[in-house]
Amino acid sequence: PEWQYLDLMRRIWEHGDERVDRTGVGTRSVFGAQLRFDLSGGRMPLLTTKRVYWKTATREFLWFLTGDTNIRALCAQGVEIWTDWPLDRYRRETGDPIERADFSRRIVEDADFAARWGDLGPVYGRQWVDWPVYEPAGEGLFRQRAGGVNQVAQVVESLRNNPGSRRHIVEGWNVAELDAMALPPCHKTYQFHVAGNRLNGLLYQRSCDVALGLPFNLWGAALFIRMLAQQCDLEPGELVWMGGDTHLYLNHADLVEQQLARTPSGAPRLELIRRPDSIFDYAISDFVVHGYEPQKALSAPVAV
Ligand code: THF
Repeated sequence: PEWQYLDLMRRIWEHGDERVDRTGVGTRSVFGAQLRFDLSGGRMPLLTTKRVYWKTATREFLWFLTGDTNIRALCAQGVEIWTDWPLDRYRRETGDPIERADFSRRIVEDADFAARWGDLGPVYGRQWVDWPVYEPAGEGLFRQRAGGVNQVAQVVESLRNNPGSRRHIVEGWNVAELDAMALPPCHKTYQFHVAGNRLNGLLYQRSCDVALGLPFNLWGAALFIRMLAQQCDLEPGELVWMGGDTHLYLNHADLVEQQLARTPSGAPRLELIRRPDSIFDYAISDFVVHGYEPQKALSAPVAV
């Protein structure tokens, strides 16, 4: 299965359309791609051709489920994958050339600073568990209802009570709020599908950083299936991943060349060692990976 990822990487690197992207870094890009992973028996799309920090990706995913959109809770756990966007804004707006580590420390230590500079706007977590709803308030006015739509809770209910539904969807693309987000959602749509006792999931991603983001996004989507399956007494089925603008950044050349020279090894498995009462009650200690002996990490800069 990992060959699909490497083949996609090679195809983009060799045949992708080269363009200057939003970040100014430059990419090679293909439009429209699909990968499929069998999750039965605990198998996960966890790359072995480089070390993927699956605990970091899991912490990020659990943070989404809390509805939080401030990086403070991530920084407090040593997860820095979202730090560059608030850091960039802080430097631009204040002119202070603060180091990333100092910025992150300040976010953790100073609640007021975090409230002012650490929020990403209404990104994934907000839309997933608290999609805003507006109610008529008379005289043609509307007010925001206290408590929005919890899409994740609704999907748990619909998988349990109406498994054959074609509407098991979690959507991040809230058109009216895109401008307020630090970054519009990349992994924007999740759909789930029950076949017999198996739970399949599909992730549609509008934009995909294949070298840095995709390993995390595949892990997150597979984790979502695993947690939903456990909560709904289903077996994990298949993950289907679909990408829109699927690209490699030009400054990831070293990573790409090193990774394409490697051969996948092993089939890591994920065990959920506890069954929490709800999908919102998982902790990082509930996840144990077996048989993961990756080749060494390959680092590359993230385009902001
Ligand atoms: N923007 C870009 N350009 N790429 C992305 O992958 C991306 N994301 C999120 C939002 N915008 C993006 C942020 N997610 C890493 C991983 C995921 C990210 C951002 C960065 C990263 O740097 N990973 C390194 C280091 C991991 C670590 O040190 O813990 C890695 O080697 O995996 C995709 O959703």
